[in-house]
Amino acid sequence: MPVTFRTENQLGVIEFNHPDSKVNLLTADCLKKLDLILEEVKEKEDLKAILLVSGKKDVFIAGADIKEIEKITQTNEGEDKAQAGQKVFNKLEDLKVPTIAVINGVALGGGCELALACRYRIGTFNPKVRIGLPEVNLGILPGFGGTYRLPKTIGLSEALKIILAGKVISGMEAYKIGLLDRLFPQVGIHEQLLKFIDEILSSKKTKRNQSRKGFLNAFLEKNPLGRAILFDQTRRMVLQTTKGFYPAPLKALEVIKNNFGLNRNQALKAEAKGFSELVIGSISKNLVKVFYLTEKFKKYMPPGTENILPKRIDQCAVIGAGVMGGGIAQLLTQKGVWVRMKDIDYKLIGNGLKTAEKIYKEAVKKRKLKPHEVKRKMAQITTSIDYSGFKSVDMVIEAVVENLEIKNKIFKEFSNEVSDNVILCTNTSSLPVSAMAQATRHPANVVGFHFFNPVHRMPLIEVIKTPFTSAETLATAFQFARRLDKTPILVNDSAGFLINRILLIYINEAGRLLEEGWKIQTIDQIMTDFGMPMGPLTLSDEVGLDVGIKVLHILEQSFGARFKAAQIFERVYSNGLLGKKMGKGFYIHPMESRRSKILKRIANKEIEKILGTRSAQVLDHDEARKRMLYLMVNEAAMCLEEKIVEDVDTVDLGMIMGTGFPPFQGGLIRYAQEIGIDKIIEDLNTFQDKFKSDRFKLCAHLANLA
Ligand code: T1G
Repeated sequence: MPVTFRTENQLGVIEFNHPDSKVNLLTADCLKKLDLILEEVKEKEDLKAILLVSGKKDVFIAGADIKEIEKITQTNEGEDKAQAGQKVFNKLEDLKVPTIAVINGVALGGGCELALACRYRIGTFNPKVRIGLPEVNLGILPGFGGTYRLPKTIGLSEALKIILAGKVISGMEAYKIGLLDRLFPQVGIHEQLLKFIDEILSSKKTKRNQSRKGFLNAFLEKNPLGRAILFDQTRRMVLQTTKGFYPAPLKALEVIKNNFGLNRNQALKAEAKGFSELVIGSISKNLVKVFYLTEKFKKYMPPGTENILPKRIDQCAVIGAGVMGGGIAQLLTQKGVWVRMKDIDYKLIGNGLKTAEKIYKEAVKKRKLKPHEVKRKMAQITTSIDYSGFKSVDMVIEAVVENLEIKNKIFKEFSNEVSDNVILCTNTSSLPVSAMAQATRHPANVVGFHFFNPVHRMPLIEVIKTPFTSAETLATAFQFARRLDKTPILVNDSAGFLINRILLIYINEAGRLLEEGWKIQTIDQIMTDFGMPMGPLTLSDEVGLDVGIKVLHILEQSFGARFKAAQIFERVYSNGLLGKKMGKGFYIHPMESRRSKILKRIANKEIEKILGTRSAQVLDHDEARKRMLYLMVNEAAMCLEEKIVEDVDTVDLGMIMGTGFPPFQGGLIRYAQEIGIDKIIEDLNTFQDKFKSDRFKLCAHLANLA
């Protein structure tokens, strides 16, 4: 039974314990059973209080069942679903006897809403206590009364922050804003609860924990003008962060705004309507798909490694103190790993340390860390210009320049300096890891560990397997990536691996569009309008054209002419306009705009000069977007055909996490399937004829993705 009722010395206990699931869910069946229990409880006049508890460790309730939500295709089904939950929660709220939710783990979505319908909410000091309304991350809004009860409980502005951002907070944070009434230690909680109930009943402390709202918040919320300002500001902020691509936060805001001052029935009706409109949309369906993808890759282990015990990594050597090396050292120390940073001279090492420190300083500014913590973390990096200290490390991460000769030499050198069971990683973004493996004494210990820039922000790591990589090395790489809070995907060794290969075919096409007469900003805007976080030419400036050209040459060597760098790239590169790091690339990056993202970037006029006169063509936005996107789809199909990655899910998650491919599109392949693979094939054929270029040549495997 997902939910049961029992009495213990005049105390009612409603316990959630879903039999076949790791988490408790408010399935339709569970809600029906809860409804019956509440009917029964209503009649019991001798109960002192009712506790709502979970029988699961670390989980209170993870919300409504997403599998049921994704099946909803009609608005009336959506309204019914929300109203079914609302009706039960109203019944809970209307009980005369005090109700207390005891939250000793995650209470998300409907789980949080159930707690909000109780008279009191008690949390424990278990660090697994996480409370929030993450619905907008699934493209929907809280449908079991959250938009109505949360503002009433913690105030409008705090509630908006949680609901519109899909925020999940710790027990302590929840207590501070008044979402929890008490926080108790896990040990001895029963006695604490009995004492609390006595206090309630003796009406000594019936008052709920009030959030410590500031004067400004109170002012804004209490008067109509203040509220109008709050709603207006919030709407602007939502539009700024979602760029208008995600309808759920805006709809939630609209529902909360319109419901202000309405009675419960009216407010819940409007909430159910808002929920139903969102839940049937393709954006919600795509975001649910992304939820499943993320869940899958949280636990995925490469075949053959499932039963392998990964090695423990406490000390790591980082070779190369450039932007990547510095970023990697920062991430490692942040996660408690000691770092030995090596480069060829102390000036370079100084730069690496500065890179790490700069990231830490940002964290201090955002109050995520205290200055003394940063000092301690930075002290976990020791430095060297030789291989001294390498004997005691558990892992080496090489992050020197993208040059195979240099990398091979370094791998050969340090493999003689470390003990036999050390994991040897390269952070190359495109070079053959197998070659580096063969340069060492222990090819089985070598694996690619491809971080994305900026290391501290990008959530993905491509783990590159060579024919020599042992299962233990792979298992360790996967577990270590997770310890760094990154999502690892398995990629077989091949030029550019998965992400850069797909990304470069796209950026290169942007170069060709530029040659054909398109403006820099227009090309970028076509892709930001599609939902990419930045356009391809801005991305090229961010990465650096020197890096881009180098990778294109490597890809051309492996895969032929379709990766031949657009002429304009070669020319811009030879003019030294490398991008952000030089202050100039396709755009001008003055010092100010490097610091502040608010200043608008301007296109670099020198590019026009380099381009010379271009033939005036009729420019078709739709066609330009399709060319850039469909080439990515075709390349992804080739990666699947060549078994560079195992499946479509790896492509979709990799593209979202590695390139910021818009999650609301569901991933590259899911997007292609939604457009229709047949249509994409037709368009690629048309482009091949029109541009007389084999770069549009179809991958035979593409048709299989339909
Ligand atoms: N529905 C269905 N399955 C769920 C689920 C859910 N809400 N939550 C978790 N699971 C599955 C998950 O897929 C995985 O399955 C297993 O449970 C968890 O194991 C009306 C609209 C709770 C923090 O968005 O964030 O309420 O892979 O080992 O890492 O307003 O799962 O094992 O087959 O991954 O500790 C809102 C989503 C719903 C919460 C646990 N709720 N879940 O993570 O465990 S909408 C959410 C999570 C809603 C109302 C509405 C996490 C977790 P499998 P795990 P974990």
